[in-house]
Amino acid sequence: MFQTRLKETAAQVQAHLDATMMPLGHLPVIEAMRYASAGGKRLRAFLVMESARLHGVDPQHAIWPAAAIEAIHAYSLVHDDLPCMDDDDLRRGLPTVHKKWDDCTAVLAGDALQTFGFECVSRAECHTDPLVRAELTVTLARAAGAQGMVLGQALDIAAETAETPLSLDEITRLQAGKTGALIAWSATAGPLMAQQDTAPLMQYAAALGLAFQIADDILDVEGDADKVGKAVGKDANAGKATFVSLLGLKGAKSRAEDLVQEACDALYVYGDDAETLREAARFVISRDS
Ligand code: GRG
Repeated sequence: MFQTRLKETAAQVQAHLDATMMPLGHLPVIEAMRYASAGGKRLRAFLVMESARLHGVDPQHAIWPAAAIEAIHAYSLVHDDLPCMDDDDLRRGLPTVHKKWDDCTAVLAGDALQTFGFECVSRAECHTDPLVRAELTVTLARAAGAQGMVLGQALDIAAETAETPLSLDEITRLQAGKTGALIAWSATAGPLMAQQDTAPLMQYAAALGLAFQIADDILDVEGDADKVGKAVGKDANAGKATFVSLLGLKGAKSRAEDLVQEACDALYVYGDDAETLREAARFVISRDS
């Protein structure tokens, strides 16, 4: 069920991104936006659509925050790949945006993907109630910005030159921003749109986000670069503290499994209706890309 829904979401979100970007034309920066926002697993969009379904939100509305989060995620990857950040040549199995075009185009395409994401959640088609659209916008700004993903990224960069490696608590806090904040926003978009309690899905997403990051650290050690679609072994080679370096491979795997259980338990209020989200949690730690 999860794989089917993930595939359906991927097709829906791609069609929506294509249609919404259509009027933007064909300048290199726009083509770079299209290129960067194509592909990927679409896990964040899936979380939006599934949390929306659980709360009876019309998918025609939910597709807007789903497209928004994938655009903002794509921006973060484009900027993260730049030579001044993680300096990567490959992403999703293809040359990174600054390799295919140049650094300026990559910076601008990332910027434009970010503003495009905010446009998606503030457009009238996203929700009939302007207050809900404002709430989606403000919470997305917090998740993506200086209290969320940007903070996590800044802490990560600072850690590269720090005298002492980060502790487990520090890494956990860093990752809650860097990867966790967008995942948490995605999983709570449904109840937020339905103006219902976000707490159970927030708890689910906190555990899921951390499990996702631990799986990412494991893939950096054990993954196959062809399947992952980007270079592996970078963190270990750079001597960076990761969940694997701090807990060991076995310890990291066991922590990820505990977190998946925690994520599944947080969904008890939804009963069997949340089975696809439980499957998503199990997928996050078994994925090979
Ligand atoms: C530049 C402000 C700024 C932030 C960048 C997301 C991020 C912060 C950096 C990416 C580095 C990285 C590999 C983080 C690990 C977790 C992660 C976000 C992996 C990529 O997400 P997936 O696996 O990718 O969902 P797809 O391609 O499937 O969308």
